[in-house]
Amino acid sequence: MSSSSRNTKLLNWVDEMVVLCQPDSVVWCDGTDAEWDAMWELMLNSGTAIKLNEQKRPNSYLVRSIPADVARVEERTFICSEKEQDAGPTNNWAEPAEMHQTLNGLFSGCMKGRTLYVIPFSMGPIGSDIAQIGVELTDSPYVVTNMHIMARVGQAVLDVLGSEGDFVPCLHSVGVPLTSGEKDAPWPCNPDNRYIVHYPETREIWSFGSGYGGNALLGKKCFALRIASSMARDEGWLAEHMLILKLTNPEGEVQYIAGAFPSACGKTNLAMLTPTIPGWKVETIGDDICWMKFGEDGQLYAINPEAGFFGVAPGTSMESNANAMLSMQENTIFTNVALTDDGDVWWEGMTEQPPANLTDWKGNDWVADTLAAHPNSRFTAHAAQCPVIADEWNDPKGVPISAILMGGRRASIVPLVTEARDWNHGTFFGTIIASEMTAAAFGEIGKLRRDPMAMLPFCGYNMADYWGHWLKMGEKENAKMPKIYYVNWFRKNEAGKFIWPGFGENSRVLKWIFERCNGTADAVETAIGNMPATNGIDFSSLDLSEQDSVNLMHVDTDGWLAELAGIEDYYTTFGDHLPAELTAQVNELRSRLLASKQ
Ligand code: SAT
Ligand code: MN
Repeated sequence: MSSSSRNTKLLNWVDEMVVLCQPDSVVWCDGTDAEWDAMWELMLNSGTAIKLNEQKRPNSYLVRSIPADVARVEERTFICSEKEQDAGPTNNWAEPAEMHQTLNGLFSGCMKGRTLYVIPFSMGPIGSDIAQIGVELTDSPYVVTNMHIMARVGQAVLDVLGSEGDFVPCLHSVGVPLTSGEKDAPWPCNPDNRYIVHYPETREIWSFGSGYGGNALLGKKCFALRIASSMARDEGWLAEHMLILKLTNPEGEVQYIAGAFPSACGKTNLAMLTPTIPGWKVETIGDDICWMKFGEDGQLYAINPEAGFFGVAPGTSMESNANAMLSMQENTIFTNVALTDDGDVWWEGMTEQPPANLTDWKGNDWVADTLAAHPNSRFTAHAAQCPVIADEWNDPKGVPISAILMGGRRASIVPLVTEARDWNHGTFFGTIIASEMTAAAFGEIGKLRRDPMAMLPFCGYNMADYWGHWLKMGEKENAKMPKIYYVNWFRKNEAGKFIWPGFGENSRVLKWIFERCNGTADAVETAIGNMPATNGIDFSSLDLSEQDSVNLMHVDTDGWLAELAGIEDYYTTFGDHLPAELTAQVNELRSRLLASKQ
């Protein structure tokens, strides 16, 4: 299909990239079912995809990557700002001019023998004031089909873009040209030459060599977090790595809550939670990314910029997250999961007992006691297929946020829930989010990985400047900032067992937060923040020991005092970019802790 866009910037850019990449042909994507089918036809023929059993998983496919291309590659991810200090100590930086040269070399002729797909996409409801438009050029049909689910794609986007509208250019290639007659690999990629590159000042994304989701679906982490965070700073809004949920109490009153959690903390599960407390309802707006802008009333209004879930499969079951399971019943892409003999999918944790026979994620006969699915195997499913998707998930106005959760994975010190005293204190909570490492991939097991606002791999500029931006948001005249809560579902007892049951029981904590927001629940002031009064959260039916209940809410004064030293060391790494307010927060917390010991 040829272009029906008259946007000069877009047409010129596509022309320029075609000259650079030299594809055999160019296809403008329209996001239709016919296009979806055509892409799968190509991927079935190239051996990239397997069609799943039409009765069991209608219109769904399994794709296997190669073992070297199964996850984001943080060490190959770059923020190329003009000045190194604007990328800050938590990002890889490279000089933009030099990186342009490197990438021009790599992209030159990289699409020979392939088709270049032009994917116009909207992050957020098309035409929403909070949404943004991007255009991805890619030589991967797998990316085209995933983008159909994860973003709004096609002509409607070009219509909104018009002839003058602006967009974020996103260039992607798997990085292996095909000489004529050569048979393509099922999963073409170039793992030795991967570059995931962001130019925050000119708002461009160039990604080379990987076909995996986070590296190749450029609307997601690359645009909606790294580039958008930088836009948000310039324009006075927030682009955050947060779920958004709608909470309704038995009286039918509603509050919207956002939450930042590092990976492996159950973000998707929380976004789709089934409450255990009677009469309460959770509905999903988003499970990964949240863009918030001030409304005229001074509240922050949030949209989910995505249109689908790119969720981790292992551990997902009808017990742990029925709503996720039901979201992926049809029209779903599965990547690196196991295949059953009857053409369906399986992964560790889906059922207690694995089926007798499986083909593992590498395409081999599965051998018991080896992994059938890759730990980072994924499902790509339409948000609209989620049984508890909220009606307003598609509302261009967004939803007003009452509370923001900040969560980490901590065995000790951090209580189940603590309410920030005010916005600045809550920002401080966000900066100190940390998780004990659970997977060796991230470093030494048991050590703390600091992941401020869960944005460590996703902040497109200097992390300390980003904290400054958060503080500045709270200074806006008439701003009605959300309340902020530090939550920790992962506290352990003396026996090393998790105290809190989590999952649906998290609704008990959400209830307290809801009632704090509507002014009906009490709190007790402590040195670390406001906490539920005794019996403020109902533990009665949970079968917790007396000691465990106390531990969950315990203010560990000495633990926190020791923690402060680590926070100060961490802050030091940001030099004079660190906002003075955060140093003040540490000092005030220390004073309160010391005073509470007297
Ligand atoms: O691959 S993604 O970056 O989209 C998901 C993740 O790794 O967090
Ligand atoms: Mn994420």
